[in-house]
Amino acid sequence: MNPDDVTPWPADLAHAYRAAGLWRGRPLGSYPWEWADQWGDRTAVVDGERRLGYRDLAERSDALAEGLAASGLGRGDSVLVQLPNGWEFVVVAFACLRLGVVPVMMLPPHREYELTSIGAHVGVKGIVVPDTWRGYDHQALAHRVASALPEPARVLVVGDDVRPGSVDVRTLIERGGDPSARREALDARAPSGSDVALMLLSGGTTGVPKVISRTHDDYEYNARRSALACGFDAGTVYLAVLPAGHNFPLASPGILGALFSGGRAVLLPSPRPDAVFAAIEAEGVTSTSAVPAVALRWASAAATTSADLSTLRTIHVGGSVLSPEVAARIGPALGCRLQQVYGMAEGLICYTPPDAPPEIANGTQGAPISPYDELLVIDPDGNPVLPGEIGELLTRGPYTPRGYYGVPDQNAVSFTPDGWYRTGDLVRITPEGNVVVCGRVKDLINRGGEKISSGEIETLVQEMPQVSEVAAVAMPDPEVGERVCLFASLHPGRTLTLEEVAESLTARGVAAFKIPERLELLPTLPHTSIGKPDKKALRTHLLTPNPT
Ligand code: OOB
Repeated sequence: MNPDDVTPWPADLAHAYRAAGLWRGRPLGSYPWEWADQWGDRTAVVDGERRLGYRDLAERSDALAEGLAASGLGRGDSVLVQLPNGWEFVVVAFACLRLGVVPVMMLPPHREYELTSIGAHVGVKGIVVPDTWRGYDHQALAHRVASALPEPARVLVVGDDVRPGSVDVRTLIERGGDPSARREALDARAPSGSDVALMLLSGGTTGVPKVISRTHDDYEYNARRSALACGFDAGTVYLAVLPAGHNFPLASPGILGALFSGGRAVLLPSPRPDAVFAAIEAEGVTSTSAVPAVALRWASAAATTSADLSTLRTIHVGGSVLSPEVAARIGPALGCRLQQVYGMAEGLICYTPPDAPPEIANGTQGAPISPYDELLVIDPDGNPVLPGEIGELLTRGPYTPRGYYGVPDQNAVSFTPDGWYRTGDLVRITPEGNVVVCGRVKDLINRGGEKISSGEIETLVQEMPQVSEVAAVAMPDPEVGERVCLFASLHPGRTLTLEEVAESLTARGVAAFKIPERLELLPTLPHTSIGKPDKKALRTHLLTPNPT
């Protein structure tokens, strides 16, 4: 990793954030010992039968940090981390944070293309993978990637089958030694709060994801303010089901939010309703998070489960469009409150309050976590819209970095000269200051000059009782440029025709030009790694000639 490829916050703002106590100037890796001193052997992390107390977490993270240092990794180096949700993910993350080694958070479905291009872009010195996962040999993948990278990279493996040439992570975690001597030695070489702590991937669905570097200061603030906005406390038992390397389950408030509150993080590698419900019952889970499609699956499955879900107080739902009608079903079906989350790996996070009235909880995506977050809604000419009108959201703030890592040309497009991040999201802001996501700028379908927001059509079609999941994409057309093509998956036993879609939308008073002109039914929609409809794949599907 090259620090010159990181765009810093302006010095005067950094100073102001520090002076106001937003940035604490402490590395994230120093917290496990603070928690251990406060909470001792209280359970911090649960993964099936495996439980780690706070002291365990601190000692094992230190042991691994020492092992990583012995293998030649140090402050400012970076490693790709591709691990399924499990206790080792948390220890690996904290070991890196302790040493100042930057984990680049990959997702389990990534393969050679993503690992090699991102590994080369960042200049990683290691790749942390499971031996195999869901029948796929990640260890072999990591060795192929390592040999394709321009710089030598170690392969570090979590699992039973560690082959020659790989480093055994579990052996490093379990190694003996004097915890206090190690603690002192690692304290002495700790990174600073303003160093890059970790790297996240952007949620964009086009091309290779862009890399976002987050500092110890900014990410700690992200987790702390998120925990506050969601009322996390020492009684919180948070279930991480989405891939842990994504900002939502990691720090919004997620695993870090639970640990910062003295609570407990339960890691589960599958969103299957039976596994999720069993974990909720077994661990007394109080809070979890999901993208809308997953939350809806749980809501349907909850009707017939015999599992006791009564401990569940809150579900956080975010990541893609959720219509008010669908939102209203989720809480009652699961017997808990819904908090909507509008967030991004690039920074800004908004939540509806835990005690919001239904019109806010179901009808908005909430308000930013920090009074220092700046939101600006602009029209296509770049001028601010009138209050309450729809436009593209730009944002700046203490946990929204000023550029992607190492892509100055892209940064000139994605950030304004005065540091605003262009979210590409179409929003309006209610008089109370809540954000309502109305679609995406880049997700507009241009039908002969008429602009149609995919998000808007999706929200409307999602409300049809037949529909399980839906995505609207532009279908190239020689006559009008683009027409709306709708991809949908249906609930079991249901049918849907293009005419029924048109009737339903017309009945809702939707303008004729927005009515989809093609419907493709699929058993399930393809998804991006985090579970959003993969529009890139759907567009490709559209362009592939029909074999019939
Ligand atoms: C989360 O992060 P990313 O980086 O995967 O994706 C960010 C994008 C946003 O720009 C927006 O287009 C979309 O995902 N999005 C939503 C949304 N939340 C995110 N669109 C509509 N409604 C929402 N509630 O997706 C993410 C990160 C942290 C917390 C939650 C989600």
